[in-house]
Amino acid sequence: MSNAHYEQHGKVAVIRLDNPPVNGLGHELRRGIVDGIKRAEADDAIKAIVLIGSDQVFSGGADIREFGTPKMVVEPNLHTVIHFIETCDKPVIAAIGGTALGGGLELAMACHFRVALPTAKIGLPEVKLGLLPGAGGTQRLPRLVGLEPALNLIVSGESVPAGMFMGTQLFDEFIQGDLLVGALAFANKVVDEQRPLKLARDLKVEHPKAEAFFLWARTGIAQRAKNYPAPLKCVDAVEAAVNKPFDEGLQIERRLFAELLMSEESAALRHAFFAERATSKIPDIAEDTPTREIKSVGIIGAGTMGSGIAINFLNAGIPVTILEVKQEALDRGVAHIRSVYEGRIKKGKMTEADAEQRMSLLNTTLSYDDLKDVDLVIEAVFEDMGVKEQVFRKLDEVCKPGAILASNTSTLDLNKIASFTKRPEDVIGLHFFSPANVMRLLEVIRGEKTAKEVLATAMQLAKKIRKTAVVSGVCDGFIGNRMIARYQTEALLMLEEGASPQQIDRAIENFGFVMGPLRMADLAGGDIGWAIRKRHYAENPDMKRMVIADRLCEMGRFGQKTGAGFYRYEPGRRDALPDPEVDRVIEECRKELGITPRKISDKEIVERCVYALVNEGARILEEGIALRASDIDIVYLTGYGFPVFRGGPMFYADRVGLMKVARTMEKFAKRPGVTNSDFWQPAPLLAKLAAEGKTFN
Ligand code: T1G
Repeated sequence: MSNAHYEQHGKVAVIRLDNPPVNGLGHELRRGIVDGIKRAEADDAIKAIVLIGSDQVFSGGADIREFGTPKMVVEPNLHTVIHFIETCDKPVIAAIGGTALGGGLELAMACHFRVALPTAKIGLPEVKLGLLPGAGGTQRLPRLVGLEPALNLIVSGESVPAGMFMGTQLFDEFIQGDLLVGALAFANKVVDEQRPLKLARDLKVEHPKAEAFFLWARTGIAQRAKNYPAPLKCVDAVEAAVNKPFDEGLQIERRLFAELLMSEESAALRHAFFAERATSKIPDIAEDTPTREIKSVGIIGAGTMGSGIAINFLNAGIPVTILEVKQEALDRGVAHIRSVYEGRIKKGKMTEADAEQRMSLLNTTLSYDDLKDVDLVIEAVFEDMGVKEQVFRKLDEVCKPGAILASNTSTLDLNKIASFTKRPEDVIGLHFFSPANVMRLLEVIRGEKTAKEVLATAMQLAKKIRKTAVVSGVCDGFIGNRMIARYQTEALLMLEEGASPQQIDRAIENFGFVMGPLRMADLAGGDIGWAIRKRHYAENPDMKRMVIADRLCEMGRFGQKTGAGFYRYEPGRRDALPDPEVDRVIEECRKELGITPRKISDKEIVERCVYALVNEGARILEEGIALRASDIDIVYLTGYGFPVFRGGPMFYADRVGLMKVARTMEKFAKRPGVTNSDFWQPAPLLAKLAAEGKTFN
């Protein structure tokens, strides 16, 4: 079925792109466009051609799903489609409504003329996929809008309103009203006036100091684009637009594109693109599952988490009532919310009016009775089952039928929490990550009895508050924290065995993590990890103690919040400074443990920490706690600072090769002095996939 419909409107042929959901320029659509052009050329009654998409999208670009498959290059490939347009002897006009991105904008730039709605959005987001515009975008855009605006758009990958380029050669006219009507009128004008056909390739890029500009651009980009090769190659391609004839520049662009397409970084970024969109697909929840309207939210607890959670809803225009047990706790929470908004006003990211409007949606109370009409309550109280029980019993009494009761618990048994109510089907986990108004990840914990409607509502609400929601089953730590516990354990064991906090963090940060495990522990607060360890010790008395971490906590060294943890911190500063006191504690603990410290390589540090995530992730998968491996990747990319250019722990393991990963784990299981050999046995799913030569994703 062709994805391009051919219509005749007087002497103008309209080729309508129709390949939902985004008019991706897959093979069928490319074939349809070429057939349409050939049909229009063969018809003497036709004097012009209009290419148009839907009101929402002209085209979202090349079909990324075809990448790495023969379909991507099967003729007519995108270059061929563009060649047909440029060599057409009748005017081809691109009519852009909605969005024109990547190859979609490149297709339009090859046309002789372009018209658009001022509200249309355009962009070349290839760099966000670790690529560069590979269908002439780096050569045509600078010719149409000038060097600097072109490079900014290409290197940023951002979408901008088409109206920004009013007055440039990128657009010949902006259409007020119906796009097709305006485009047809423009096409008839072009024919009646016998306007000469314009091609971007015939233009020159003018810039008074191009060489200096490229030097400046490269310096700035090199600093920001560490680990990402695409931005600097974008500069190389655009530079060719300035210094080389068009066709030579095109060849340079195609070479650079091919190099990036084969890169690990691009494979990872493309994986992340689809992985993030896959998280909302829940096999047993149909797309049309009814959802409940969430018009008001109650939050129990105005601490860091509760107030951070509140901000998400205020930003989405949803009224919030925060409940605390003491007025001063309420006042502190409100003050925190206000300070967040004041910070954004100072940065020019929000107006006073916006902030006031959002604050006007915030109510506070000391009484549960004020929550009787809310549609959703999220408790963010102390991580203790006794406290959760009190709260949920009270909510069960007070809240209206159909209200969704959510816990922000990060590790506790949601099924047990649900059992404190007479409506377990309305209970769900909404695990926000601190700072809750900043981190995109939201773990949606599906209890045994959570109703499908409640789950569907939570997933829909997550989109509304701009969170990336990942569904997790119920287990200790769900997906993220269960895996991070293994990761932290390996770091702490290596402290005992001979590594320093600085070495461990440096190795992990060189791998690409935003923050190493020990700096992260100091940021999160050592007392939180300590409380979880103590609960685990109580539940499993023969569990190995994390002696060094426990000792530092016994000394009151909880990290940044106490000015000292694995590092020390100057008052008011967050720089992690090595602390001789920590070295002394480490040595003392090693002696008590009878450990002779050994030299540990950075490679071992990275493999033990990262493969710990992979092995626990494999167990989470086989237990059905996570729906798919790419969900686990998204948890780590959006909630734990895992390097995006590596695609997430499971994707990274796939790229290393599961046979090699399993073999390394087996060696860790037999390492002299190992204390968690059982853990290092490759998870059955991992061993199976490795044996079959398969991958997680
Ligand atoms: N290819 C294939 N599938 C795509 C796609 C694409 N380009 N864009 C979106 N999808 C799928 C997406 O996976 C999802 O699928 C559905 O469409 C809706 O997407 C030669 C080489 C266009 C702004 O990078 O930015 O051109 O989950 O949920 O929020 O130089 O999609 O429903 O199965 O995001 O309305 C460059 C990527 C490609 C644009 C719409 N283009 N897409 O946002 O919907 S490379 C891009 C987007 C290229 C040339 C180069 C957004 C959107 P499913 P969605 P949305």
